[in-house]
Amino acid sequence: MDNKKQVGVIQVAFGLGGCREGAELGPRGIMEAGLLTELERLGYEATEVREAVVPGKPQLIESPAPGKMKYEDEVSRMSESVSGEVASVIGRGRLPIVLGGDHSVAIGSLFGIAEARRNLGVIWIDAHSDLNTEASSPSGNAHGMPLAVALGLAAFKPQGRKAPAIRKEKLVLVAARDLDPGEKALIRAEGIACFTMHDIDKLGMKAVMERALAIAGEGTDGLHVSLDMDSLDPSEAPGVGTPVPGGLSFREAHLAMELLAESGKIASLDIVEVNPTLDREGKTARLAVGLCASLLGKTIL
Ligand code: EXY
Ligand code: MN
Ligand code: MN
Ligand code: MN
Repeated sequence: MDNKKQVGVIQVAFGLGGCREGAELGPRGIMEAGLLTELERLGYEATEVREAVVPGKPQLIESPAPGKMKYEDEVSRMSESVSGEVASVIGRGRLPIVLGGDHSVAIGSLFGIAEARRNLGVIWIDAHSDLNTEASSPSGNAHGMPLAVALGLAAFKPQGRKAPAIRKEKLVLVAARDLDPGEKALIRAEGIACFTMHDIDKLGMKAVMERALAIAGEGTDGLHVSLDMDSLDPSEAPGVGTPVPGGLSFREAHLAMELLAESGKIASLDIVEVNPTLDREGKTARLAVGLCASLLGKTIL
């Protein structure tokens, strides 16, 4: 990687891909929880902070059409801006940190990485698999679809971008525990690596991350980590729109980040689904900052 000590923070105040209002306040919540101070402490210099251009709620809301992504035009415009920002941050030798927003912002990250011609493995840490197509989605919400879009399996394509943006062989899901029937079928049919909470309980996080790194980290130029804060147990991360019981503990999540950091392969990062309106006194935002620090090299000793 070019220059490990420079990052570009891209704030994406977008929540229309989710089902509850408030995720658009995530970037501000994470910044207020002290992200920049933490980056400075870790020795990152001249961190630049950018804001993606995100459309607001349209005046006229169409009644959701079955088989269509909700707020498709808005998701498309947001993705265009985010992918441009990500490609430009990478082009200047910096490590992009994308702050969501709901998880549809990762459409922008993944297409931006592809635009910058980076061949990255993807580690998707999430209670969900975000692999719904418009046809399999129970909700029409874009935040349940970013991986299907990036793999070129959805009807939706970000304007002017070529799908797929990522390779299914280099994608690993971690912490899954709430999968829709169509997603389960797709994971099996496409042979996507998926370490569920059951696997983490059985094998332990260390073994799971070693396997994940062997799959996504080998034969690639590095790793993109997409951290959905609902991967954590709701007792640790209450401020998320779609909490699912039985998630990662505080230490399991930090250990995952520490092991990823030790691999030396981290090339880019999303932190998504922090919803300050549902949070308890900034607990989830502070945890997001702590996990980001662990991923970028903070050690206990
Ligand atoms: N699978 C459900 C859906 O597609 O509607 C829920 C998706 C939640 C997605 C989030 C945040 O990771
Ligand atoms: Mn997600
Ligand atoms: Mn999720
Ligand atoms: Mn569900």
